[in-house]
Amino acid sequence: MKYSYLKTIILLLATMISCTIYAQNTIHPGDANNNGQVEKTDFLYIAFAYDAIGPSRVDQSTSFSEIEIPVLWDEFFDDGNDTNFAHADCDGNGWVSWQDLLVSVTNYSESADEVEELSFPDGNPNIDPQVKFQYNPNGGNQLFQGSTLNFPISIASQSDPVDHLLGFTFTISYDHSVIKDLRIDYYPDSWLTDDGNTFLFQDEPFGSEGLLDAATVRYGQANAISGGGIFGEVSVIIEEDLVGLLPGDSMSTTIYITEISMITDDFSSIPVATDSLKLMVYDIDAITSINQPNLEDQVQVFPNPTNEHIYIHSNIGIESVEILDLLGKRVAFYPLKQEYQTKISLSKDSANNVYIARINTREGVLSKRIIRKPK
Ligand SMILES: [Ca+2]
Ligand SMILES: [Ca+2]
Repeated sequence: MKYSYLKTIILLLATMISCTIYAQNTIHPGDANNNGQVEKTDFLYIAFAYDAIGPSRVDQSTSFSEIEIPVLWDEFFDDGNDTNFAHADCDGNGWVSWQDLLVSVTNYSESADEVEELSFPDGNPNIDPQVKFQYNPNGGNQLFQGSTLNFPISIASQSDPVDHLLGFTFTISYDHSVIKDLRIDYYPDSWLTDDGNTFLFQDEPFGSEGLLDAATVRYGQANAISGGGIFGEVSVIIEEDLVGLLPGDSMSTTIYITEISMITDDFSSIPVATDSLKLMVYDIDAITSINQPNLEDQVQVFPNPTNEHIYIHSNIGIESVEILDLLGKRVAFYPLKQEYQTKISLSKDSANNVYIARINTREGVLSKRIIRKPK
């Protein structure tokens, strides 16, 4: 009786100990920093552990779930939590490689029940490197409903580079009710990318939240780089229908860079200063509302919206037609000889979806807003 009682206690203890061991050794594929969520910082961890080798997993599934691992790896990240390198081997094959970066891409923004919030050091623009929007809002461009704006984005600079850079991540935050879409086009031949050793990531925009996560990491410590400067272009598309923008009005919208982190090849964190950009958006109808009322009745433009061509029929002879994009840049010009009907092709530049047709007639100029339907 006494013996069987003791046996039960020993069994219970053994079960508790083995449960404790298993509870410590679990990972979520893609969550390389083990904070409970696949987010941009995980790419920095994989970059640091890149090419490391350790015990492979029995369960090499990569879907986001809690997976047991038999043993920990020998190496740990110096992140204050002693996160084990096994977390960076997202596919469990015993080798940290580009395939593990892809698991984080696939599982991006998946999260476990408990997520540990991360903190990001604030940089001082006078001392630290800065992420910068390279755009001068007073440069003469005017934004309207449907405008597309592109401008370069940089980190640090050529004259003041970052040494032994392993990677950096950040989020661009914007007002989704004014900005329909915001993307980064990484330049393929910048100081960061021209040797082919940088992994580039940006997440799909988070719908109505207006957040775009970006990460660029070098393929391992051996590929750390010294440099700085422009690495790509931000592309901003303004909404076509802006609620609250009355005819003749303007409004402002601000884009912010948040949650920046940067590490070097020894896993030290470098504070990076942020940037923001205030853009003014003007009402396109203010341009077309100055048309002479008699011309509106005399000139027909159709179809609108259109796919590619517009037809113009006029009771007054047309002298020329100009097609302008929403920054006021002329994209096409058609000289005519007092014609009453004409067919005009829009620009083949598929980045734009709203144009202004400026129709010069014998009796004055008529401006029409033309919308091109996506194909
Ligand atoms: Ca994570
Ligand atoms: Ca792996």
